[in-house]
Amino acid sequence: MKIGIFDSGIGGMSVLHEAYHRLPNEKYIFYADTEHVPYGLKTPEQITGYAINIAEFLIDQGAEAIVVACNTATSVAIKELRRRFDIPILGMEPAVKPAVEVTDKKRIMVIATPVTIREDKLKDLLHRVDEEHRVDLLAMPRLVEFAEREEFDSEDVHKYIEEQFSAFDKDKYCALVLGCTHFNYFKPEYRRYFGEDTLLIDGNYGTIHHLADVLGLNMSSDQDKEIYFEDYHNMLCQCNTDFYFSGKKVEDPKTLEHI
Ligand code: DGN
Repeated sequence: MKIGIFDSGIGGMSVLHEAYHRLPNEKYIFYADTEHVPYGLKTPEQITGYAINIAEFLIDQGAEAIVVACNTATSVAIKELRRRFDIPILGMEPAVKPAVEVTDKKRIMVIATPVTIREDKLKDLLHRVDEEHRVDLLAMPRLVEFAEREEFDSEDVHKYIEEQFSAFDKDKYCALVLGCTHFNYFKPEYRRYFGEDTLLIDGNYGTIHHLADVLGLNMSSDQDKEIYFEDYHNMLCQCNTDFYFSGKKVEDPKTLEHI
């Protein structure tokens, strides 16, 4: 089966990695909307327009299902995509539910883009989860810029992360939910700040699990592992994927210079 996956940029490659890891026999088309990244600072109308164009493109290329590998685009555009296109369309959801299930009744922090934090989709999700957990929300838009520059552990990254988290008491959090796919590349930085006991949880497994269910595919039962940016690069060499950056086919996505 051919599965289209898109994001504004390289964040979605972490979702592609999860898909390839769990469903290695499928064929993938990955689209990074590098012309319009970052989505987090665009209007809902703009993001919905980009998402519709990309979905049309992926379907033209033969996609039989689409994963919106972007929490921001999911928040504002998923309903419209499902209304327009007659194939399964899966989105991202900040992994608040799994965080609540595996942690005791303490605080959870969700980090995401300003759009995801503002939109009703996240508010609705928070209303549906266990009310005994306190959930704090924090927008960290600059992490998207750092990720696009492949800058994951510079002094500026340390400083930004420390500054953003400094208003919160880090010892109170049992889980940090990564509500933006670009944020998945900074796990060592969050660990450094929160320590080993805070659970770091992204939405990738949940989305790919849901995708497998919807498409009736069997997931490989390999163990989870904490992955780093280099893992995505390595995966790009092996996986059965066509890469498009802003509509242009990229033969060697391992060199991310065109992003
Ligand atoms: N990777 C996207 C997300 O999950 O929200 C958004 C990044 C961006 O373009 N701001």
